[in-house]
Amino acid sequence: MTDKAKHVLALSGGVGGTKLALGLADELPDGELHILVNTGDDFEHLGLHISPDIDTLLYTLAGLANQELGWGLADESWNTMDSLERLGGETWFRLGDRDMATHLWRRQQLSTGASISEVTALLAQRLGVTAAVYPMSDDAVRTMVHTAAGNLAFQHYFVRDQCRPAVTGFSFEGISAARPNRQVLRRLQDQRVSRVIICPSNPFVSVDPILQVPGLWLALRDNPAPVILVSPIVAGKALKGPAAKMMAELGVPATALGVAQHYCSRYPGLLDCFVIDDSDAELANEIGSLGLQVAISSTIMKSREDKQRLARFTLDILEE
Ligand code: FO1
Repeated sequence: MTDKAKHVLALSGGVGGTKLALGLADELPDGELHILVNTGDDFEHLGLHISPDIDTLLYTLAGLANQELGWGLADESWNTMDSLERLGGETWFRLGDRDMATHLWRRQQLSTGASISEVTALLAQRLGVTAAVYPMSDDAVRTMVHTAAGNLAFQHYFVRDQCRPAVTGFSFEGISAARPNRQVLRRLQDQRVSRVIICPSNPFVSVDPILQVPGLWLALRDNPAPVILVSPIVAGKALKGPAAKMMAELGVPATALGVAQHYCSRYPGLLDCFVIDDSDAELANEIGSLGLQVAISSTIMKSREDKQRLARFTLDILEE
């Protein structure tokens, strides 16, 4: 690995991943953190282009995120939603009055022909975010959740139906034609990345969409930088979101071992190191037998310090 390799590439989606991304942003000097973010949750709604994982990440890095909800903006009001309700409009997907400005602004930017990446970079700049945030692709990819009652668009499954339907599988519409974010590929090719950290996001609906953009996971595997994944499952449950429920419905053990098996079977040779929580230490040998180095730490992130400590831990693993 060349000595100029200084950058850290993090992969993130959803609320869980964003916590570690914030810790990494706190621990790394400006310009060294590059975050590849899932866009499979995106959807067209009320004539707007909604990019939840991008906005959750940017709002969190900007210190503007709604801590209670885990998405949207702090100190929010809901007058637009209330008025829309009176008109009989769709209000199942809650868009706060302040958050609404982001969606109106993004819609206007996209209408000028700007790409998702260009709009995201401009929004990050306007919000004062210094980490580089890269959408996984500028091409449309839409996560579909397969259930016994048919396929659901992600937000219909996650928000409208509150993750109730039992899942049978997932697909990512548009992914075969999607091109990986060019800036990330270039950074990998010119060996500027010192390590890749896959944040504790939902494997199925936050990380798989990123890794399955054609060419991406192989570019990560073939790059000299070690790939470290932090388990999103601790002691048999997801700290936030439906990952454990999905695993149980798919017949996969809802354990850190089940997560490791998921990634090792789909992306052989990708992962170098797997970070598990202290409470899962007894799984270390079985996970190690998959060919992974195992690192054990407290991976539950409640406070800002927890996020910084776990970030520092993942940055220091495999130090030469
Ligand atoms: N999640 C919900 O559970 N209910 C909502 O009403 C909701 C609205 C919303 C608005 C903007 C936004 O950026 C995210 C929003 N989310 C909401 C979260 C969203 O469903 C994300 O896809 C999840 O965070 C999972 O990634």
